[in-house]
Amino acid sequence: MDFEPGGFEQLWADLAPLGRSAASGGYFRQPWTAADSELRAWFVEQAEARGLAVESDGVGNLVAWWGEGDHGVVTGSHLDSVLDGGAYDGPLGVVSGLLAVDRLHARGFEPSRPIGVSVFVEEEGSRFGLACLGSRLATGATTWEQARQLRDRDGIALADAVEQAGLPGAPGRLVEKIGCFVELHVEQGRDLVDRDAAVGVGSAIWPHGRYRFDFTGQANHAGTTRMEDRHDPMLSYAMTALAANKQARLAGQRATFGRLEVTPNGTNAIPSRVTAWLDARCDSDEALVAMVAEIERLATERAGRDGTQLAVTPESVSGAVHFDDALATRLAEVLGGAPVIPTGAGHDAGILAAAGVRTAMLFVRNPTGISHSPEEQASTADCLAGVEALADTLEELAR
Ligand code: HGY
Ligand code: MN
Ligand code: MN
Repeated sequence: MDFEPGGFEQLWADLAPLGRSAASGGYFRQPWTAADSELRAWFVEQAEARGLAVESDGVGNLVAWWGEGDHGVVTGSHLDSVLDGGAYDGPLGVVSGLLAVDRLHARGFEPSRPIGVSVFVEEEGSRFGLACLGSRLATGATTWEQARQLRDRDGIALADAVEQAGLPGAPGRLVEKIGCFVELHVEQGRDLVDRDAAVGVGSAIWPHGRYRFDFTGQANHAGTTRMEDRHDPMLSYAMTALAANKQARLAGQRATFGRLEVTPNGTNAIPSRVTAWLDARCDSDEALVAMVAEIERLATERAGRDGTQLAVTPESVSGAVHFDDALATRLAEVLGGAPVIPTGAGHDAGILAAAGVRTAMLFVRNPTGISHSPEEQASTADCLAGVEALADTLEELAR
């Protein structure tokens, strides 16, 4: 094979400017946008330079194949980011997949099964609100009919965004050729730092969900309306945010309100409506249901006191995922006793596991644990250790 692959530094340098904000240094790599098209073109170019045959479905999920046939061993992640996100969440898994293929060639490895490098779209759900939208569509967990009407913050429907990106829509069933899936991901926490390990193996993904809280009240004058006469949805929201924080702390779980829309968002008027999105993560399905129910109960009670109304809509819910224990144990052995750790972050690997695909995850140490932020980082040495670990993993699975 006659290509001179850019090493990690080269591929990383290729990606660095794509979708990057000069103001914050963070990434705005929302799906079916210009930045996404650039990223997709970069991936196809890199895959084809390696002699991989790139397959796309109707919404832009990609798998670059080394070899033909079914029951492929596929590794990959996503290229989209949260708003103002970091460089590693997603792209590290895609770059590592390409470089792991290079490593296997360098080792003279001949796989007995096809090996693929994949990119699933809209993993973050940052544009259309549904987490892991691409892999949900690819596995049929969400149908095209269900998803096509999802709208982004500008009111653009998913089907239109996909069409405008030059894609036919209506995803195929890429996953039918996937026999086993391994996702390498930067750790979004400090477990590997605390264990002084560069690479870890995934054991489980916490159940998690996103819930839209619509508080409606009575718009009125900020200066002439007595406090006791108000029906202020901002107050109901604020008390709910405090209650959610307290419930999560008490239960040792996680609750976040990170997104807010205020109508009309004026400085001198009591708002008529406040919409807030709760991101809830718990260590069990039961705990998630209980915590969200309690937050909703407290929010409803507060709205009653404020004379406001509340409607809560689950927008994206993912159940607990327990990766294949035997596979995780075997990979930990192959990787010289790598720690096996859970994560509170959702991943496409979780969607594929839920769809019955034999799935594993590898994590690469994140020295600060910070993610979903421009501050997200990983050392080149740890990233290269991740590539070697992924190459060892693919060799184990495709021998
Ligand atoms: O939100 C998450 O857990 C992941 O980053 N999509
Ligand atoms: Mn993420
Ligand atoms: Mn991710």
